[in-house]
Amino acid sequence: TDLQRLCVHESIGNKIPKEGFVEAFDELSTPVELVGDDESYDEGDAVASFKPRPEFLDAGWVHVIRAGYDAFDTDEYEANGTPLTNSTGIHGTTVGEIAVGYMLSLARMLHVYRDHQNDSDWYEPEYQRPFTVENERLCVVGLGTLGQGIATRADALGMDVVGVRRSQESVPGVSEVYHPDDLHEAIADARFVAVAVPHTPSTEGMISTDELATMRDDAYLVNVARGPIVDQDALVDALDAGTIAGAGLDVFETEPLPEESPLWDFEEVIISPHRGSATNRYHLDIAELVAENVRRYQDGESLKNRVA
Ligand code: NDP
Ligand code: 7N6
Repeated sequence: TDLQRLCVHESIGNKIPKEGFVEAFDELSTPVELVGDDESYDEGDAVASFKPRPEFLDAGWVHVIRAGYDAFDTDEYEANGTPLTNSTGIHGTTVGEIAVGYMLSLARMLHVYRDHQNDSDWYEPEYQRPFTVENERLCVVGLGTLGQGIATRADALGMDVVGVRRSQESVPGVSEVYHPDDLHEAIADARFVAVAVPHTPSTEGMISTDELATMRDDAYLVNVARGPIVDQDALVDALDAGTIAGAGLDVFETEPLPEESPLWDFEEVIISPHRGSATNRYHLDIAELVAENVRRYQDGESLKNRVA
């Protein structure tokens, strides 16, 4: 197929440097243009974007620079015959590292020491509080790119890793794979529960009052997937009541997390601003994926990561 332009929509600037991203396509023979909301498209255009826009349906192919494409209406793309691709496959290391980072910090109290450091306070915690992640059980809910990135790293730290997925397909480093119907059984004995499923109708609110009650009261919840998968009010209640011990959260029901959210105030909650995948080379990882699909598109091959 003849591709006239690769249009990079300016919404990518939310997450990666616009100029740097465009420059990452230096080797590409197709012209790359940075475009805004007033741009129109035709069959000869490919679009790479963070946010959806109705006009994108006129393009030949649309790429979401995120792994989660829940903001895009796949039915609309299918009805229109416009291929839609996403960015799964590139976040195993970045998100895997941040998830393990939360767990190590929560176990060894780095976040608490930093809080006290702000007051030049030589804080010595209660003897019983710190623990090693080694030999602790982690349940990874969702065993795709993110889940596997978390699981292999946790396994390397000597954690006892179990997981949850619909297909039951086994995963390296995961000793037992549960079906989502057995979620309660999967999370009941875990010291850490890490959420790594896409946001879909079946995962929305998957972790709510019952699941939080099922978790151990010394367990920590990690959410690096999407805010609405966890019922945030139920989470605040569980943290208040002490029915779970804490959380590491990169994603929220409303982002940015509103100033008045009670989540900011828990010592045992670590909050990062949806930057679980962000590193100084994130734009290069995305560009490599897009460039590979540009090649495939032009050669008439099937696109990688096609979701509609
Ligand atoms: P993948 O498609 O690679 O993995 C998703 C996994 O979830 C699969 O293993 C799938 O397995 C499983 N799954 C899907 N539905 C269910 C369900 N109902 N119950 C249990 N398991 C389920 O996606 P990624 O790992 O690349 O990304 C996952 C999500 O993480 C994205 O959709 C995005 O929302 C979020 N994300 C967040 C980032 C951040 O910056 N914080 C960065 C990247 C992604 P099976 O089919 O066997 O069920
Ligand atoms: C940064 C988005 C995803 O779904 O939300 C994450 O990939 C990261 C572009």
